[in-house]
Amino acid sequence: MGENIDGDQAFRSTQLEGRDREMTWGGALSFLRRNYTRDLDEADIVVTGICFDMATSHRPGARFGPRAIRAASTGLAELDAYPFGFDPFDTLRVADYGDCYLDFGRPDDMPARIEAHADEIIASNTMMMSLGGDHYITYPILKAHYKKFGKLSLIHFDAHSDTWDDEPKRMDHGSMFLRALREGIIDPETSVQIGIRTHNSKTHGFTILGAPWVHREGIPAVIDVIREVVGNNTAYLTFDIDCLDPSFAPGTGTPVSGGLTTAQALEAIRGLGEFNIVGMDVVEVSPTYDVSEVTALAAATIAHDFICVQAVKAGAVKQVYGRE
Ligand SMILES: [Mn+2]
Repeated sequence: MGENIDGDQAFRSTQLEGRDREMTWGGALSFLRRNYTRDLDEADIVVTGICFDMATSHRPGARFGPRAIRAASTGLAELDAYPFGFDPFDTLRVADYGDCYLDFGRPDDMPARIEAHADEIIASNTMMMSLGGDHYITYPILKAHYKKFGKLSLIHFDAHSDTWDDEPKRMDHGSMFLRALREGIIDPETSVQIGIRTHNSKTHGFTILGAPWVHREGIPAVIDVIREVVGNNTAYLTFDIDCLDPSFAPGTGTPVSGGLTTAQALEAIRGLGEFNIVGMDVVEVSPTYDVSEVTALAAATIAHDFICVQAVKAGAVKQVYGRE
């Protein structure tokens, strides 16, 4: 436990470790009840919202994603993590940084603002975990990570390749990874796209695991391919929630049938511990189209489980509880 502060740890807690009692149904919201702070000297992981949906090709609303994911995360902050059997905040210091400020009247300034926001966070030697926002946000975030880490491998969960051709400077959530590739930010030869089920006449060199392949071969085979292709390279993890089937994640801008289950997604996330991932995001949650928080909860759990995987890497010991 933390410091015996009952409730509202989002602003009352004075430390980034541990957790205290909260009402799951009330209290000031932050991601997993983490303390809101912009003092990042002590933080291992920093969660931030990027409330941007100006680049979506279909249903808008992902600007409300961070708020919905924070709300859905409250139930995950209550007990020791499953199936890990520990409190990740005994091992890792995780802060909620709040959201990137964007001026709605200056859409053209938004990518640079997001990039500067990412620069500011990763300058502190902390891992940035971003809650989107439509998928375009990953492009300025990748640019910031490239400046710090050099060329990146992408581990990309999505229904869409997001590598369709485009003219320079357009903001489009379906073309930014081709742009990142052409600018040398990401290396397609060491990148994997998982759950794809929309056609693109070009692979651009990415290893693509289509959703039917994932259903047929299973998640352990997905991890094997990531091991082969990404290996020990410096990688960035981006999870478009529309990788999940619309029955598991209806609350998204461009849903496509035939996707992964939430269980498959979580099994995949829990299998990423061996990779050198330096940043991650969960994007495209559009709460207006959601039903009973199901999409926001899936996104919150993906982010939560990724934190737990990092806690294992930092020394947290998994406790086995029953048969998994
Ligand atoms: Mn997508």
